[in-house]
Amino acid sequence: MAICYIGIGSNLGDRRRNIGAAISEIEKSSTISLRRVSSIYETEPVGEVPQGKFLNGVLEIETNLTPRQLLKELNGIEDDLGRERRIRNGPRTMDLDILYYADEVVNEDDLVIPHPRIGQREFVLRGLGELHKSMARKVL
Ligand code: PH2
Ligand code: MG
Ligand code: MG
Repeated sequence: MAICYIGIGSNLGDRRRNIGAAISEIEKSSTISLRRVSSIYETEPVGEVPQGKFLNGVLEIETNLTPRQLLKELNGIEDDLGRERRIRNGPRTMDLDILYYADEVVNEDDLVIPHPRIGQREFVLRGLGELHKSMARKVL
């Protein structure tokens, strides 16, 4: 079993509802189990594309899927939520990004783990930090 961290984000349509729907798809999944969810917070859009504010958060999951299978599963959930892939980094109903997959390193054209931009993205660090802090409390 691999513990993985997933960045979740939405800035199109009913953002809170989209986030809730994606989380409940993951809860129902027979191949992924949801361990913990950070708070869900509003963030200013980062990057070149002018777009609306996001709701973001981070999920901690556990799975037996390989990184590639997990990516496919998460892309399927994005599709179920009406994700269109027209503008790169553009507005999206649902974005599920693999941040970490246990301690594995993957370097492929369409899949890089750990996610290469974690350190520059406040909207990801905040959720990871929350989950990390609550782990720290457990061991202290
Ligand atoms: N995702 C992007 C581009 N910019 N900005 C915020 N605040 N949150 C995101 O999730 C986000 C972004 C591309 O994945
Ligand atoms: Mg993303
Ligand atoms: Mg993505």
